[in-house]
Amino acid sequence: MSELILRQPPRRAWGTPNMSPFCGKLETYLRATETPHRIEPADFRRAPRGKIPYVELDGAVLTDSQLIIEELERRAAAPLDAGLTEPDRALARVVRRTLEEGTYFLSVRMRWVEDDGWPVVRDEMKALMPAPLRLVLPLIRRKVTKMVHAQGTGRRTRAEASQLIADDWAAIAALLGDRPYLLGDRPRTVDCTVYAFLEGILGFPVESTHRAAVAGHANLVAYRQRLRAAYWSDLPAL
Ligand SMILES: N[C@@H](CCC(=O)N[C@@H](CS)C(=O)NCC(=O)O)C(=O)O
Repeated sequence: MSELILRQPPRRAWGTPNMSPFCGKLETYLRATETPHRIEPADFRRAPRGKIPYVELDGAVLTDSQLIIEELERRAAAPLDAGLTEPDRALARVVRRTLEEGTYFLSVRMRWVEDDGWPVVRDEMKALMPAPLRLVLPLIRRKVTKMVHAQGTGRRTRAEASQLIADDWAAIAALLGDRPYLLGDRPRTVDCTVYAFLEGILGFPVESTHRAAVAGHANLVAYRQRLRAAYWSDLPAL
C-alpha cells in the first residue's frame, strides 16, 4: 500500500483534531493503526461526493470516512475491529450512526445557525479560506441553515436541540460506564467516531447548557483525555 494522502482542512481548530468530526475520526483511525499518511488541503471540486474527508490511495480517490475505514480494515494485518462479537459490532454501529446521522446535525445547528456559535465557526472558516472566497461565507451559512431545516433538526426549538445533544451523550456515557473504551479494554473503530465527536462538543469554545451537561460526565471527560494522550499528544494536554 502506498502512502495515503488525507484530504481535509489542515488546521487543528480550537486545539482539537479537526473542525470536522468525520475528518477527526478518520485521522484518529490512521493514527491508531499507524497507517502511513500525509495531510494535504481538501479541494471540494475534486472531492468525489463534494464532502470531506477524502483520500488518495494507490491511484484511486476514496470518499466517506466510514467507507475508507472499512477498506483499510479489509487491508489491515491487524484490523481494529478484529474479533468483535456480533452484539458488539451491532452496538458499535448503532452508536456510530446515532452520532454521525443524528447528533451531528444538532452540533451543525449550534455552530452554523445559532448566533453564538456562528462567529467562532466563521473565524475558523476565514482562516481556512483565501480572502476572495471569504465573501461567500454568508451564502454557505444560508445553505447549511436550509440543510439543517430540511433534515428536521432546524425545526426544533433551540432548547429541544440542546436537550437532545445532552441526552445523546448521556446515553453514550451510560454505555461507556467505567470501561476505558466503548467496547472494552482496547480501542476499536467506533472509538474513533466517539472521540472525534466528543472533541467537537467539549472542544468547541462556546459555553452552552449541552456542553456543560456533557462535561458533567466524568467518564466522557476521562475518555477524551485517554484517547488524546494515546493518539494526539501533539495537541495541548487537557
Ligand atoms: N458520511 C460522510 C460525511 C462527511 C461530511 O458530511 N462532511 C462535511 C463536513 S463535516 C462536508 O463535507 N460538508 C460539505 C457539504 O455537505 O457540502 C463521511 O463520513 O465522510
